[in-house]
Amino acid sequence: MILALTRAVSPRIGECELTYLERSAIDVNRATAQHAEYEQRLRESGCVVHRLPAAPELPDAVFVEDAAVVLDELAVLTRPGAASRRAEVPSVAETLRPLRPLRFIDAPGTLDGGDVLRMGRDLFVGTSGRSNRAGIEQLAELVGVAGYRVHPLPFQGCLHLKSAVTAVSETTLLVDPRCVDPLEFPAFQSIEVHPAEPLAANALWLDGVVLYPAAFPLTRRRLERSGSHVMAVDASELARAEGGLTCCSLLLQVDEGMAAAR
Ligand code: CIR
Repeated sequence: MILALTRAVSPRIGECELTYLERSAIDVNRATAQHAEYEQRLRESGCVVHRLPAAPELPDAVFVEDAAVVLDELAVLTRPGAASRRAEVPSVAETLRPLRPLRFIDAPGTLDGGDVLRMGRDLFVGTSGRSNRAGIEQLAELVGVAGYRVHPLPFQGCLHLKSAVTAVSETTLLVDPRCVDPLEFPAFQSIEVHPAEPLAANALWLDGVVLYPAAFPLTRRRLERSGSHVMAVDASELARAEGGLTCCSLLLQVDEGMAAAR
């Protein structure tokens, strides 16, 4: 079964890191309600949801994806590119410790999980303001022993690689061509976001279902036309913090006993 690790929205989310977005007021109650709806959609999609310890003092703690890259064989704890986010990592490590062998990205390396797109045994890693060459090289070495190939990939105009491209099936990517060239992924089919919907490429694919922001109906239609079963989630308040749907969970395959013990 799939265990989805999440974390409560911090009451300080209004102090989050921002790179490409202008700061706008975030309604914490609304963000919390949207996050609860997101967790409910994960359950409806077959996940067991487990919340990491709350970290109210860390504004971006809800975006748990950035703290780790979890594979079937191991978990790599990151060293986030934003220094304000590094304190998020230890509690994620402690939660993952009984579930996976742990490895760590060390200084001077930096890596955000949001820059790591896994397609089978291939990890595409965005070279971003958050993930540097040393971090990507360390990742390649750590996961190489388990048979994963790392492909560094430049992109532009958005925070993380997974703001620009995500998987919507084992063989299909949802891509924003303004941020990354679909030709970078010759082995995969791609669906482009609707040109009127920038920053619409972050979808969360769970076997059989695509969770997708309600804010992008035109791209949603493209996904549905190509055969995806889409479940819409209103994540507009979390989007003000520059977060998408993949950012709010860490998904890992576990056996039933492990999930029950969480
Ligand atoms: C940040 O700038 O780090 C947060 N405000 C947003 C992180 C979103 N995470 C993600 O895309 N994986």
